[in-house]
Amino acid sequence: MGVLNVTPDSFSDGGEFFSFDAAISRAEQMRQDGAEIIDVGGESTRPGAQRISEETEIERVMPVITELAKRDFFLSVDTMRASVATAALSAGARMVNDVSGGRADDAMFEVVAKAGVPYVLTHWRAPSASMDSFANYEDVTGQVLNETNAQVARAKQAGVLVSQLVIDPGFGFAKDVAQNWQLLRDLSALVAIGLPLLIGVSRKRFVASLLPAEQQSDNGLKDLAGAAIAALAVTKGVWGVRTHDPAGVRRAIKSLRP
Ligand code: PMM
Repeated sequence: MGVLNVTPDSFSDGGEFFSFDAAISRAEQMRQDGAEIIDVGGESTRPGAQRISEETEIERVMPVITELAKRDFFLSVDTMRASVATAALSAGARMVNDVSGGRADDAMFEVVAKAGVPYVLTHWRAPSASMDSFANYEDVTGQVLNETNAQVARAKQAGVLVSQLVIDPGFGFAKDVAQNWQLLRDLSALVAIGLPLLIGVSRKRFVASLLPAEQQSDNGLKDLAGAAIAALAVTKGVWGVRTHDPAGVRRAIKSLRP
């Protein structure tokens, strides 16, 4: 899954693909590099980010989704809002990626159930502006498992089919550096839930923390680490990897089965 952030302020690529033309050519490049899904997002969820309005989010993603759908991309929309999901699906998106796992908008499960599309349900505790203060766990893996299972049950109750569900432990969302590494070590426990598992580690703070301070903003170095993590995750049975660097991830995964 290639990341296309149509935002001025995302964590690692804020502003880079904000213009329509830059977004379209980035999507084409990622498809060529092996991305099978392009994940279009209009709202930054970087740590500390403030929410934007629904109108702004729709204005950002709709032209890009409309154009990429015409070019027959398989698109997911990265949004926490049911209204944005609805608009994106009507414009040709075929999947909903909700980093809040249905917790930010009560109407989300209903929209997804009605549309019948794949839905990424991510572990999440609070909006980005305050999430760091929710990184309190006694047993991060156990609690992420429990909280994910609880949201899965709510989704099913609202009519979402098991066959629509993909789960994601939400690396970086209300987790500190050590908790993210712990979750990664315990990926097998998440895979054992039995639903397809997506991970997004690309360019995140805990990955950067591997590097000396002066190199932590170097996307190339973070992408190398991200590709290694992706390959490791594939050996543990993940279904998908959300990445800013589909070329590197593809290469790393291919090297497992030359
Ligand atoms: N991370 C970000 C945004 N969307 N979606 C899923 N399913 N999983 C993630 O881990 C995830 C996501 C934040 O990363 P970005 O600002 O680099 O896009």
